[in-house]
Amino acid sequence: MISAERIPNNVGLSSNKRLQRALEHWQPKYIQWWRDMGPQGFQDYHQVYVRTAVSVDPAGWAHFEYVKLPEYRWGIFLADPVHDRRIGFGDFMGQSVWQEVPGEFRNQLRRLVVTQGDTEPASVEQQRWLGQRCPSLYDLRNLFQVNVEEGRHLWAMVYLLHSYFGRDGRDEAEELLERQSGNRDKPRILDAFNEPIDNWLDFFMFTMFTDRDGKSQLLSLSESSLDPLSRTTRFMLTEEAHHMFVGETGVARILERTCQLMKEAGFSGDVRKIGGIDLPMIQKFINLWFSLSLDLHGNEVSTNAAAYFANGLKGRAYEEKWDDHRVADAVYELEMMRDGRLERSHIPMRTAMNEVLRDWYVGDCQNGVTRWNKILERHGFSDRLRLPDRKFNRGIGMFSSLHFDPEGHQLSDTDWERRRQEWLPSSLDREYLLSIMAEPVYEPGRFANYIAPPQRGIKGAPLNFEYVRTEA
Ligand code: BYC
Repeated sequence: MISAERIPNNVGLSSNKRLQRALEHWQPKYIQWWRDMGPQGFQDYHQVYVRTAVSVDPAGWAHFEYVKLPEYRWGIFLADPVHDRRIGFGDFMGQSVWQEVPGEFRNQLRRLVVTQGDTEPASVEQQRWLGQRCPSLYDLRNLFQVNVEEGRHLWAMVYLLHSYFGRDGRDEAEELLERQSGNRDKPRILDAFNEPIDNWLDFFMFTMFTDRDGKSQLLSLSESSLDPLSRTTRFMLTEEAHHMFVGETGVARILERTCQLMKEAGFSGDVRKIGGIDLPMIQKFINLWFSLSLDLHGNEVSTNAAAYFANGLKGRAYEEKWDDHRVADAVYELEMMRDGRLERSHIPMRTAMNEVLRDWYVGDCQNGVTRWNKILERHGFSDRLRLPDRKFNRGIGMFSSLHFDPEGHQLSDTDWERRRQEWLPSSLDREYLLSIMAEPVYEPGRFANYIAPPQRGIKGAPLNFEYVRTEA
């Protein structure tokens, strides 16, 4: 049985018996899902040093302790309400925000909440084997921290479904535990969440690029007129920052080590011979996860996106920084295919809202890649990593039926098939990565050969702290 005491929350759960009962009904299914589909081999005998959200107070919202993963206290937190909050964009701009779901937008809102919710358990499923190949206890703990918080984000969306969407919402909450990443019959909703993540380079790229889509989408949902959705996603962003930190610093530490190994091997040496991860491999994984995550922003021209904006359901990242919040007449310029040729075209800005958010996303990713390149520069290498062109390897949108190289030049189907392995991970690349990750590193303070230690430990703990310990 759960009680309000066992679920940390700031939504007055104990005074809402109906909701409490509904969540009590859902909770054992969630725990069963976590056991079946969560971190494999780390359910019963391991204690993990994780942070748990306990309030929304910026000065002390989380505390750190050892917990067994299935006993993590998944809580429900909404950021504090903003006094007299008004709708900030679209056709209803200036009106009071909604505390209940308006009937006419119920389907659209449910769809947004379900899509957001579906990604959370999906990522846990994708990452469930990584613990068996970890490069250190520090990294293992970070993986589990990310996993439990994705679980909490699922709770956040399930809370909204149960509280505001009635019977349909409860059914959707069940289905969130039934779809499975990569399952042919019941896949997760968005494509990137059905991709396998079987090595740590995938994981770090995923947390760098795909979690950053999480940031784009949460920023835009936090502008929503549906106030509980806005407040929930605002608090989720607090946790999301650490996930991107794990990704960005994970790749940075691999780069650091690659640079050291390149020097050891002689500048032109092949670092694979000494167990490192070479720069072309790193570039291929950037190409893969960046392009998959671009797809997560939807079609370039989207009437769904226009309706979300017009109705105030989903805004732009940092909406307050824009001058025009109605965007009734504005146009957006983008590259489009016309009669087989690329042309600059103008479309109504509202239909381009997915692209507008994608622009923000690309800029944020570029900042991260620029920081990675400083490592190469510091070590005296002239090689540079870069983001591929937006048209490269797309599975959603107007470029998805065509092929482009990372510079954005169009390719024939034959040339694409012939050359794609120059730009995307091949099965040999993946085999190599699995070979250097075959032995997990569980000794405190030790790090696998292909990755440098981080600059500091978690919450002031030293690097040789036992971040994950086996119960005696
Ligand atoms: N894969 O008008 P369009 C995160 C579908 S990540 C498959 O372009 P719309 C996290 C679309 O559903 C953030 N299908 O799309 C990160 C539609 O289908 P129907 C997750 C796709 O609706 C790491 C059709 O194509 N949050 O939090 O404007 C770890 C035409 O769609 C895809 C959200 O996504 C795709 N990539 O926008 C853990 C926020 N893209 O109706 C967590 C909620 C499009 O024709 N979602 N389709 O059957 C949304 O805001 C929007 O649904 C989307 C797409 C941005 C996804």
